[in-house]
Amino acid sequence: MREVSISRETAETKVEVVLNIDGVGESEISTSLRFFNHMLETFARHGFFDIRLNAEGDLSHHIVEDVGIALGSAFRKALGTASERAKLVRFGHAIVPMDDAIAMCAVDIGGISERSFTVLRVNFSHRIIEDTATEDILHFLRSFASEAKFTMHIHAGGENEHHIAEAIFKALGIALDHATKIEERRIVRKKV
Ligand SMILES: [Mn+2]
Repeated sequence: MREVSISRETAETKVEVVLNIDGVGESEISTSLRFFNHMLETFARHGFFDIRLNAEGDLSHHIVEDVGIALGSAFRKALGTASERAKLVRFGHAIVPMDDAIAMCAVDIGGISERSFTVLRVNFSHRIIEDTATEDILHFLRSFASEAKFTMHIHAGGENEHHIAEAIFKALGIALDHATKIEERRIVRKKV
């Protein structure tokens, strides 16, 4: 089982994460932001990742950003070394509708040369969803992919902001569930 614990403390926040990539989608999430908790639970459920996460801090922006860094770091650690990453399916994608909204997510998690790249084409027209700022959600996605060394493209739009965000987190979970599987047929050759 690929399970890791991460504890990250700065002057602004304290984040603790336990991640099992080979889980069943169970989560216990506490970030002080109810909508953000809902999104992370959705991500865990559809990615079949078990996630226990506790985050506290001074400002919402810092908490959301540092949860992105800690969760990205947990994925990076759980996926292991470059040669372990070479055994993964590596690519994953999903297109998820939620009523009026649709989200498309494609990932490459090969971590080749420790690079990462994030493209977000997401049309939010309001500043806030419940208690969570839409710009902070986008910031979370960038911090997460950057720290995990993922290439991640997300395109999403719709009428209802809650639906747009929820479709994004479902699509990300499904895409990463696929990409993190181990491809048994691949022959990994050592570089000479
Ligand atoms: Mn919902």
